[in-house]
Amino acid sequence: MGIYTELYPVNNHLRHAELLDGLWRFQFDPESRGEADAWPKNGLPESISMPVPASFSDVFTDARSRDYAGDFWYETAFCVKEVSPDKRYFIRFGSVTHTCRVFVNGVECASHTGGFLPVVADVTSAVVPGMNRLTVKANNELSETNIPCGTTVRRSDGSKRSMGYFDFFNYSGIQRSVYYMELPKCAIKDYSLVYRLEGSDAYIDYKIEADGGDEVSIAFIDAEGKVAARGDGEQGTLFIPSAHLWKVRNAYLYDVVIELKQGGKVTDRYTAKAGIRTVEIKGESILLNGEKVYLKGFGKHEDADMIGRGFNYAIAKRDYECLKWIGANCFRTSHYPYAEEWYRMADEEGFLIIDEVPAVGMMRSIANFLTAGRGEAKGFFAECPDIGTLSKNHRAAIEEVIARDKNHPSVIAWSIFNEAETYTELAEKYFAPLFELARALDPQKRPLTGALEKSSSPAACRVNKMMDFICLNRYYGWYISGGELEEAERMFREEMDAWQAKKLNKPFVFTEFGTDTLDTLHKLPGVMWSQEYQQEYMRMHFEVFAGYPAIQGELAWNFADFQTGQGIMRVNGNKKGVFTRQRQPKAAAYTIRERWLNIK
Ligand code: GCB
Repeated sequence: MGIYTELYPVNNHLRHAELLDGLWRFQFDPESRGEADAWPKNGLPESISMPVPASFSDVFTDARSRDYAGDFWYETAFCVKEVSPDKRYFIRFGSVTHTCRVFVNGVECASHTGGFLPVVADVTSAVVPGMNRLTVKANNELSETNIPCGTTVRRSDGSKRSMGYFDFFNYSGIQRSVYYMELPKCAIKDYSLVYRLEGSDAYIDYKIEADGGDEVSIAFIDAEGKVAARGDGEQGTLFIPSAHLWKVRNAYLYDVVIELKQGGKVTDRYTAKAGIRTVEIKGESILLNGEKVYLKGFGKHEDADMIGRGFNYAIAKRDYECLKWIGANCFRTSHYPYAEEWYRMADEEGFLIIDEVPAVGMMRSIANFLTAGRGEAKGFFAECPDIGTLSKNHRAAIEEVIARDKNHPSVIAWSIFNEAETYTELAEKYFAPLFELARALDPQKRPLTGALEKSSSPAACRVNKMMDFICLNRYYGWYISGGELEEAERMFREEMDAWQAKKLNKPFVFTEFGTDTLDTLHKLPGVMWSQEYQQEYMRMHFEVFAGYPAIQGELAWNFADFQTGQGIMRVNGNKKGVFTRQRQPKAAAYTIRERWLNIK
């Protein structure tokens, strides 16, 4: 298992997990003087309050603060009742965007690159009994050597401006929950579960990694509280006859209890939920528990008014309710791994997730959506200033996302990139080891994919051979032949015919197709941006999908309107939502609902 991001926090008599969410102190540091001035030790000198979790941008009323790029600091305090030699102490951030260093009482305890995966600081050697100062130095500048890719430029007054090679606002800050955790010294570090089905019987190959201890056990408890299977030792196989399977929109979850003992005494106990299911690709089909599944849903964003990309249970709950209402069964975590709570909720609701790493923007274009939509992408890798560093960060994201999400039944595939250059030898060389890495790391060997933009054509793409199923982002009728749906359909079918002629014998999933649509605009006949046009566009796509048996899923772009950077192509954000940013349906939502509720 190797890399671990410290298991999702649980609370019990042996483990203590305390949420540190709330109002923290916050300060911008445009001159990067915080460290020289010993802010971690002395405190932030001119701080303001800032909610955690939330993006900092949209709480401000001035543009400079909203669009800030550079170093910024957060600070809070937490209480340690006693410092015991039998315990270890951690601070666990769901994420800090994009890079950070973590200090406790002025002592640096962790640093992390990558803004969408957990940051775990072992603070054992820095804590004292009583109150402790927790300081985070973060930075949200974009570059071509970290993902998501972009660039940081200076305005004429010297201030910095981040420009993403992607189509979402560069929301930053502590956007996910923060926990203070006390763990036993002798603790469970990680576990993995792999399922095999024989008829209705399930075999579960398990592995447990622990720090110390001499005995470890695992039990699967069913919904009635009965032990369905039990195993002793760090690895082994459990058997559950007539197992309850985790199914799409019908999720059965077992409780998993892992116990670690030393000298006969239980030192640690970790509890989680587990869903028994298999995922596999067979020919042109996606199989869940050996049965064909057709993916219906969206590419989403973590995005909402005021909190930006901050995690909020009410918003997530509303999103799941909307997904259920419209008849969806799947979403892609475009374009980065989401807060862990999303996956826990999907496990419970029976939703399928294509889990994407933040590898977006591997195309040098500020209006990448236009470039990608029209298939006009130019090379990225040849000019990337440091492919080694980029690939190191990309590898780390793959390692960390698999470490974090490997046990979620909802996660059915890993997406290694969104709309990257794929049609050059350099791209092929860049991606091959990353696909190999993901294949080697995932104990469940889930299918791998990546979302291909228009330049990744059937003739040019050199990366689709690494994928188990092929994800296409296409905008026929929007970026191509906008307003001309008949012409768009002809071109669309032409491309699909070319893919079909390749006889790849793999499923295709549409991971993006959509039109910007104003919830205020109606026009008959439909025009671009009107609600009628979004409906006509969707209907055209549904007809095309029906003509190609290899198409095994349709994830429309986007679930909801979302914030982007400013530009002449974006009216206060991307309006391709089938729901508004406030999660109310546009007219197309009803068109889609009628179809999806009727696809079993
Ligand atoms: C794309 C990108 C996505 C954009 C979308 C659009 O190709 O993958 O991030 O938001 O197009 O709406 O243009």
